[in-house]
Amino acid sequence: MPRMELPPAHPSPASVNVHTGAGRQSAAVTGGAFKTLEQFIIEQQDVTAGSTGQFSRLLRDISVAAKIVNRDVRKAGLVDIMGDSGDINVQGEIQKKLDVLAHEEFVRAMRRGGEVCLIGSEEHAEAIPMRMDDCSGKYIVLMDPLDGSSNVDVNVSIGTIFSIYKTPDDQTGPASLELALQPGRDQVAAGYVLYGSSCMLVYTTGNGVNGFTLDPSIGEFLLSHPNIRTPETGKMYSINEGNYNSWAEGLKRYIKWMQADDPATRRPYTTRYIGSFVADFHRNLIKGGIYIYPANRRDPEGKLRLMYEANPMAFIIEQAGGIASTGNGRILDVEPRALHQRCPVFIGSPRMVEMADAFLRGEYPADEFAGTQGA
Ligand code: AHM
Ligand code: MG
Repeated sequence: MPRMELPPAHPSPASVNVHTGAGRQSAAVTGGAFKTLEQFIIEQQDVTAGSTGQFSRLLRDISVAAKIVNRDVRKAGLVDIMGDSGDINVQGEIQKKLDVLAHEEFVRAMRRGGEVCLIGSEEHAEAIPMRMDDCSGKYIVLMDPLDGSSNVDVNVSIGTIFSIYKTPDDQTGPASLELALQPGRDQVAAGYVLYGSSCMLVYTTGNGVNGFTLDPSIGEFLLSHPNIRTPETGKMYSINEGNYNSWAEGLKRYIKWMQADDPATRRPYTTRYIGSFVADFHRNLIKGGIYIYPANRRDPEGKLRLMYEANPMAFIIEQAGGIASTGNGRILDVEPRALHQRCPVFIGSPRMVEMADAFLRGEYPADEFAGTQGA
């Protein structure tokens, strides 16, 4: 069996000390005031040759919809008081399930903005053209408006994920699904909104990853996490271990390897699984770790959706110095066949994903059975 390099005992430092926040304040503060998302977007626009401002307006539209959804998420527990789905609430509005509501808010914001020609959403079976006669918007947006929505009822963090592509220059006539089926490597931007203990918007345009925290007192996203870099390795792994019996042998061995005692590599590692991809991803991005949703007997291609879950997060993690793999290659290179197609996901700190990939190939480190007798 080929031998493998073990990961370093300690994660390499991120550009921002995620535990103390050191380095964050000075980079985010300019002239004594935090930089708002709007200011940041305009600065980026100013340094982008040939920018028409459409992309900046699209990001602003997304951030406005995110604030509306955040407001609705904060009220989620009140639905029981105000009436279940289908009822009329105190404002005379019909109560809707939060994921449907989030879908509608994002679509409405983008329709109003006019920068988008086609939207694909987890909440809608077909791609949604913004106009029936032509395709004037410069961008295509694919999104999961409310990921982890099974957690809504129990007050656990949830999120929105979005992926942005350019409409091909030579496109004429109405938009069709084929326009959206571009490989992840062609994304021009991707991001997520985390509705957690605070609301955060994290995004990349292919030039690093920046995170903004919503200050509810002024209703603005402020640059709180500039230039996020994920640690080279970490101590946390996130996977639904209830599916253990239906995993591939290599994956079973990788999990057992992470659970083995080995002070030199700081094992055993720690399991953290919220069951909200955005929340699990965000924690691992900041602290170091790996999130896995593999193929299993019930879901032979995994559970997560390629176009609006795996691809955007893969773009973000690569921009933060991490790796996103299907277990058999780069996620961003998967050729899309369908809007709602699924794919296995191994994503996070680079040394951890490399190790997972190696186990899947059948390459186990020499100490594989240290502290455990394997699967
Ligand atoms: P959803 O888009 O229907 O919410 O499903 C995706 C969610 C992810 O947020 C989460 O990581 C995963 O499904 C959890 O799945 P499981 O309950 O099988 O572990
Ligand atoms: Mg989802």
